[in-house]
Amino acid sequence: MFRPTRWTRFIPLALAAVLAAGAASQVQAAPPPDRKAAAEQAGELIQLLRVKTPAEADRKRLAALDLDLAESAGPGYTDVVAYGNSDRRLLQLAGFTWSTLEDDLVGADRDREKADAAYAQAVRNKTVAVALPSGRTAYRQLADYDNDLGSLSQQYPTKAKLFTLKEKSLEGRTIRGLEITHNVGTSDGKPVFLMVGLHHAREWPSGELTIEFAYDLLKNDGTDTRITNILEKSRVIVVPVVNPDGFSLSRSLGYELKRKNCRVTNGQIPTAGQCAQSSYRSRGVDLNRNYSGFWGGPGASSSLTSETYRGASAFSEPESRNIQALVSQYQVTTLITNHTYSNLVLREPGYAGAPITPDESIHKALGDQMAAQNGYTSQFSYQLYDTTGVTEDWSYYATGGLGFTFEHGTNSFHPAFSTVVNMYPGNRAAYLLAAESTINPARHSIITGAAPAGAVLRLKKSFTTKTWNGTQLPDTLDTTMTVPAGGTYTWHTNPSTRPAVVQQGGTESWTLTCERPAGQVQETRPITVARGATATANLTC
Ligand code: 0X9
Ligand code: ZN
Repeated sequence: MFRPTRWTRFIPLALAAVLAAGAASQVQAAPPPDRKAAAEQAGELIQLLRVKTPAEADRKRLAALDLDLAESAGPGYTDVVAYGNSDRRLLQLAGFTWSTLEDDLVGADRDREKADAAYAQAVRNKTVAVALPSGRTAYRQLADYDNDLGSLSQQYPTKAKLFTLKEKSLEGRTIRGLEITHNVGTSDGKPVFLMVGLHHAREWPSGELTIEFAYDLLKNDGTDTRITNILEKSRVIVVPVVNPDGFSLSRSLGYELKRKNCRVTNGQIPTAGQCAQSSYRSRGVDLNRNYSGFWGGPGASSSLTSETYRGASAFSEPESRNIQALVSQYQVTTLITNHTYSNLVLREPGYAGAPITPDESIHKALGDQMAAQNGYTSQFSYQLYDTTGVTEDWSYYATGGLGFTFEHGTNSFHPAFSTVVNMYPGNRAAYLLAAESTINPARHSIITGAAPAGAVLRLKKSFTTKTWNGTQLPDTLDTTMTVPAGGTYTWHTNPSTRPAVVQQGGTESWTLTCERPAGQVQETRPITVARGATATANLTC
């Protein structure tokens, strides 16, 4: 599909020809002016527009313009962030009409800052009660996330473990998460619920809700019986900030609308400060288009300056590889990735025309139950718009772990902080349901049996994940647990057969090995286990 470069936008003739013909552009020119910087320099407004898209064809035509779709769409409309006059002209030329939701997004951010300060003051004055588990009254900065994760692990050493993701961000930042469960230091085979935030830098509530849930679990363990049960029977892992480079930029005045990561040039590490330079404002990889599942398909762009740029190759970015490595290293049986906005609970498939998944009934049941708690709409992801290379496009199809995207909020990427406070109770209830579903053996698989205490069991599977153009990329899931003192084990896992293979009527196995004590493999056997089923493997290693 043709996607106009920013340069072609400044050549109305070429643009008109392209719009008419839909042909690929051959324009090779000097570096294009960055459209965001250009709009800013010209003093033009950045606006949030609700564009009329009554038919599916209109939505497709709008997507082809490669504007910054604000990721909100409903019956008959799609929201667009328009950077200055050139974006509005492009819409006009293409025959679209719209209403203006926010006529000055930058100004709205300034107003939000004021409202947030007033809210914090009201809490200090005790005219408004503290409402979040952490007691916060304003959006965190990046350093606050790091400090809070660190303090939680210190405050609750037996049930919260701080960990570092495999790779640093492109700008060299360490990315951290927290594992939360009773006896957190023991590798005990509990099912894992992973919740992440801030793939997209400007979607600040997605990080806040993720870390607040961690506070909630830790503070209320022992008093709230649901939470006590969850921490006894599952392992909750949170990674509130997947994209720290983008987030730290978005939290700086004047960069609030940054969405992507800091990949300024394909294959190159950005130099210090480069990501913030005005000529590179539009560059970066959309981490939520960089996963290998269906990578390169519809709803993702091949242009570095597009808001949905998929990257030079699948998993080209350290920040998305981090989540891949984490999910490959644990039996993540439920995943929620938090985003803003649109008040949606989304489940696979992610593009129109893809087959309904073999897990549709449980995906729908859980999605609907969660949406009943937070008041959102539960739907297929493609009903919002087509996407490929998204987190669950890989995690669900590679592991069989159930996966959901939550889109929080009505009409803003980061509304007034008091709105986040109001979002929390309903989402808390939804997250608790996700955690309880993680425990439910009907929704995952179990491998159980006798084995020598202290032996390390390993479940491994190697396969390939197909990108949109058919390239097969190697994938390995490799997880371990330690057999407890009693000499029997129960391992809550994902099914051995991937969803697409289930769909074709095939089966796959895990390779189960027993290792002791210094890593020698003493026994190896294949294990085939379906969702909702239990397989027994007594090991004598
Ligand atoms: O476009 C996205 O990446 C998500 N919306 S956002 O506004 N936060 O950017 C939606 C992704 C939905 N796709 C799947 N869940 N497959
Ligand atoms: Zn998002």
